[in-house]
Amino acid sequence: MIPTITAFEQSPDRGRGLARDMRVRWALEEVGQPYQVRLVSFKAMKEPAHLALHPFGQIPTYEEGDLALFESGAIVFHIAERHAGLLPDDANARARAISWMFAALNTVEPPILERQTAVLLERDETWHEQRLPMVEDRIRDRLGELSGRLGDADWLDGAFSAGDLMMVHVLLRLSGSGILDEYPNLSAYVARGEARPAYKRAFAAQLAVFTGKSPTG
Ligand code: GTB
Repeated sequence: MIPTITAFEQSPDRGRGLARDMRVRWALEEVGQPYQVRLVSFKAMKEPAHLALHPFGQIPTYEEGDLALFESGAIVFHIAERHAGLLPDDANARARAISWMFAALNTVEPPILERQTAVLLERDETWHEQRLPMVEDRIRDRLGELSGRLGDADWLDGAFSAGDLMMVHVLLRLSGSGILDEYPNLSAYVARGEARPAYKRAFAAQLAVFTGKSPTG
């Protein structure tokens, strides 16, 4: 059965791959599962039909037969559980890869999102200039720890896994901030993720929504 995911009809990032449907597209591409995309407007996201799929009126969602899922982490985990390629077979290695998925979403992503909120929504506040460096230092704390753990390895725990997929996508949100460049091994790690053929296919597909051109050119 071909799953259907939802994505922004008009992504505010203009196809830079930062919206969270990108993680789901990437996971589906990694495991070779074809998928369909239903594009939703900001208005439609808050209407009953979409709220029935996503209680918070957001993208992405995932529908496969009777199953409807929301939350990019849960969707990527579902894909990784159902298909080979994103989680190791060894039970302990599998559990560690899942830990990295949670680490990406619960430990690394929150300060990065805080920065985005500060930059996008708090610029005119009198305290913005004081707050931003504090938020950025909280990101640096996490990146320093992550960088230390990654060392000179290609991926976080052996072979590429759903944990790396999630972590790379979370770190991509720092593009343009200059912060990631302070950690050369993390910049290289993100570049390795972006170089994966599955990433490139997913990126092209989400960009095509914005440009109106077919992903294959
Ligand atoms: N925890 C949820 C998940 O992981 O799935 C969060 C889902 C979420 O935040 N979805 C966003 C959304 O639907 C899109 S990805 N927002 C609309 C709303 O809440 O009404 C977040 C996002 C938005 C824009 C950019 N950008 O422009 O760069 C990047 C990421």
